[in-house]
Amino acid sequence: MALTYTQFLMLLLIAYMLLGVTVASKGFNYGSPQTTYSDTPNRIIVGGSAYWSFGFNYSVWAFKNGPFYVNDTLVFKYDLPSENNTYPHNVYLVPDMRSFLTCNLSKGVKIANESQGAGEGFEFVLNKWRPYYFACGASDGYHCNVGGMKFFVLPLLRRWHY
Ligand SMILES: *[C@@H]1O[C@H](CO)[C@@H](O)[C@H](O)[C@H]1NC(C)=O
Ligand SMILES: *[C@@H]1O[C@H](CO)[C@@H](O)[C@H](O)[C@H]1NC(C)=O
Ligand SMILES: *[C@@H]1O[C@H](CO)[C@@H](O)[C@H](O)[C@H]1NC(C)=O
Ligand SMILES: *[C@@H]1O[C@H](CO)[C@@H](O)[C@H](O)[C@H]1NC(C)=O
Ligand SMILES: *[C@@H]1O[C@H](CO)[C@@H](O)[C@H](O)[C@H]1NC(C)=O
Ligand SMILES: [Cu+2]
Repeated sequence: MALTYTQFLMLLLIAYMLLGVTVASKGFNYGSPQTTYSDTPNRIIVGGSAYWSFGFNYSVWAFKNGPFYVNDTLVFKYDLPSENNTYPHNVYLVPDMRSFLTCNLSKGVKIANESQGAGEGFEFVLNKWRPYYFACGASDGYHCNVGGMKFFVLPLLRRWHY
């Protein structure tokens, strides 16, 4: 049975919510205000060894590699423009689910240009508890629509203060 992309995202969202509940209840420890979770933010290479590239399913990647936490750093790595790389990547943050689903970048903000993925890569800190919708803006949304270059994350809070 093939899921539509919207159904897939709904499942993702539900999975995140369940995870959030699990983390919250594990984190509640009567004996001490500390949880068993590390407070050290993680640094995550987007796409793992595939980096930020065309034809990789980042929604699946984000699901398998999540959850992410507030203050984790996402690192986007991609090649500089060159004669063999005529459609270089970039990184956009789009404002809502609708723009994300349709890869409509008109209200998006370009957070990294074509050069910033080189070397150590472009670093982005998930510093708020809010959904982040990432997309590649190359070829007017083609990389996003057809190339799988989009994903969203809702970073969780690592520790609850009472
Ligand atoms: C994230 O980092 C900022 C700056 O270091 C800090 O003020 C904030 O409390 C952190 N947020 C969480 C949820 O850890
Ligand atoms: C581009 O690709 C061609 C053919 O594969 C190769 O000969 C050339 O060295 C490449 N150029 C760069 C800058 O990598
Ligand atoms: C993209 O969004 C803008 C404003 O949010 C809207 O005006 C435009 O029609 C949309 N484009 C497409 C192709 O849906
Ligand atoms: C990308 O941004 C960097 C840093 O802001 C700037 O130095 C560089 O010229 C820009 N490159 C392109 C291709 O726009
Ligand atoms: C990524 O995988 C999901 C789940 O299998 C699928 O619904 C979605 O269409 C895929 N996206 C792309 C761009 O292949
Ligand atoms: Cu791209």
